[in-house]
Order: sequence, then structure tokens, then C-alpha cells
Amino acid sequence: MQKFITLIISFLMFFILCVSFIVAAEDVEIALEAELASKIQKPMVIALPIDAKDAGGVETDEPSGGKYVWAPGPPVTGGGGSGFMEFKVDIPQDDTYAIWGRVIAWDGNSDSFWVTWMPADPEENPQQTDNVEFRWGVAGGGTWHWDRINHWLDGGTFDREWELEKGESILKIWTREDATMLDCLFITNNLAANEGGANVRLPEDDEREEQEGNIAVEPLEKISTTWGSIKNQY
Ligand SMILES: [Ca+2]
Ligand SMILES: [Ca+2]
Repeated sequence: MQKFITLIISFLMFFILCVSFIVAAEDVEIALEAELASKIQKPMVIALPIDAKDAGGVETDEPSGGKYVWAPGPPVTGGGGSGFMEFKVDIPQDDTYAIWGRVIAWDGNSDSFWVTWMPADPEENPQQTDNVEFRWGVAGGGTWHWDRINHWLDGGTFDREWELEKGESILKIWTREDATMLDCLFITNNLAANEGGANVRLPEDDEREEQEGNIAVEPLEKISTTWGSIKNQY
């Protein structure tokens, strides 16, 4: 009988341990501004809402951080094939990741990018290889909306997943059709198919600062530290 009770208690403790582990494990969330990419290759450029109108389309609603990135072009005409934006992404743990993009796609000729994420993807230039594995069919819409990055294969469109190890990675979003717009990105190990389930959100100020490489010591903090150390001397 005692053995049985011990077994039950051990089992319960193991169960509680498992549950607390699951509850404690938080999702990885990395939110990035397109306009703060570490490299932007022309004709992709950083743009303001009014630039979309100047290019022959309509002014966009307010993007996160006031800006977005695109290869400028009028609606319907297509074009594309050169330029990219590149992000250095620090992966915090070995895991499987999804990416969401906040986008505008006016029409069927301005609704795609190429996407490669090294080292999970090879160092391939899809603008040259035309490899549909890396083709992102962007969800249409004239106002900012979230779209999970997919493969737009010849046989259908499927959400993409990347297996990455902890460490530095390089994410490249390449022009495929002019006028497709990217406001920001959200990377997560939560693979839920809808944006609510994946807790998709805009970048926060501290994330923008980190992207800018501008994490400086707050001057006020510096002063109070100095004052504190002076006081301590007396
Ligand atoms: Ca298209
Ligand atoms: Ca933005």
C-alpha cells in the first residue's frame, strides 16, 4: 500500500513539474521594422505613406514607425527582379520558426517577394534561380495587414517553417514584383496559423533601439549613479 501511495505521489509531482515547465516556457518573439534592415539594396528603398501616391497609387495608412520598404512602382504594371532588404536575426534557441510580414499588396502584379533565411535556406539568389520554394505570395489588400510568409508553389500555397539553431542568422526579403510593401516582420516559434494564436504584434521601442544598435546608457541614470557614488564616499 505504501509503495502504491509513493508511486502516486511521484507521478503527481512529475505531472506538476511538466505543467509548470509548459506554463513557464514563453514564446520567442522578435519584431523588426523593415526600414531598420541592416542592408537595403536598390531599387528597394525606405518610403513614407505619401510616396505610394507619388508613384501613381494611393497614400498608405500609417505604417509602424512611420515608414516601410518597397521597390517603388505604380499599380498593375509589375516589374521587379532586383533589390533586397537584409536582416541580422539573433536566434535565442534551437527551434522551428515562422515569420509574419505586415504588408500592402495593391493588386495581382504587386503581391509577392522572395524570402531566404540562412543558414536554414541555402545561399541562393531566387531572383536568378526562380526557385518557387522561396516565393512568398503576399495576401492582397490596400491597407496594412499581417500575412504569414508562405511558399507559393506551383501546386499550392503553404505556410513556411524554418529550423534554426541558436546564433546569428541572415534573413533576406528580395523584390519579386515592384510596389509590394513591407512595414515590419514578426518572428516566432509559435506556429499557430492565425495571427491571434501566434500573438503577432508590432515592434516596440526597445526592439527598434536594439535594431538601430543604439542602446546607450541613459544620461539620467549616469548622473544618479555618479551622485550615488559621490554620496557613498562621504
Ligand atoms: Ca503577383
Ligand atoms: Ca515600419
